[in-house]
Amino acid sequence: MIIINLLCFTFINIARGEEVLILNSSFEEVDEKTGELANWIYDAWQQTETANYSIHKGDAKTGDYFVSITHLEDNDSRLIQKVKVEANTSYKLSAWVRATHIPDNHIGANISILEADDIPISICDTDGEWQLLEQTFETDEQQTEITLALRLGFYGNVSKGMVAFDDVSIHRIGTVQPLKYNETVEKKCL
Ligand SMILES: [Ca+2]
Repeated sequence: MIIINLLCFTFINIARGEEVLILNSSFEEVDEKTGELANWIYDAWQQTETANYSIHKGDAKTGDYFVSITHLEDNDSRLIQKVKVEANTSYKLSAWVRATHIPDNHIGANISILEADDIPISICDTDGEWQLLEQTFETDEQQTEITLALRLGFYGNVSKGMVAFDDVSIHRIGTVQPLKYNETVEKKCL
């Protein structure tokens, strides 16, 4: 049975790609006395009492704990963590999310790279269920670190409502071939 399990585990790792280390990726490391979440920092565009994060015990996707971000008014806030990556490489971000009370025409729950401008895939309502959210990204030729953001809202796209996150992961997809100078795509008007 152990051999079968090991084979399955190896197969899954090959299929999903090499996993990148995220500290406290399932939010199980919580100091119950201080209530502080290990390895993650909370930041908001507007620092107000109407935007905050919470740690919850029970009803998690994985383990005992998960986190949530709540905005009572429009805002853009996130839990962030710096993660080591390789240059010129594509990755897939994954997280389980629950989202509610986010207006449809807003950017809702998303997992993204801080200071990247690309509008991420987002979820506004999961009907009370955990839903897998995935997002791909590529590093550039000098990049060896990213700041991962578990986020409600985006740059210039404030939002309100509640989003919960659990079981975050990053998997390496493959190497990106940078364009050489003489292969640069010509930009012409049609
Ligand atoms: Ca968890």
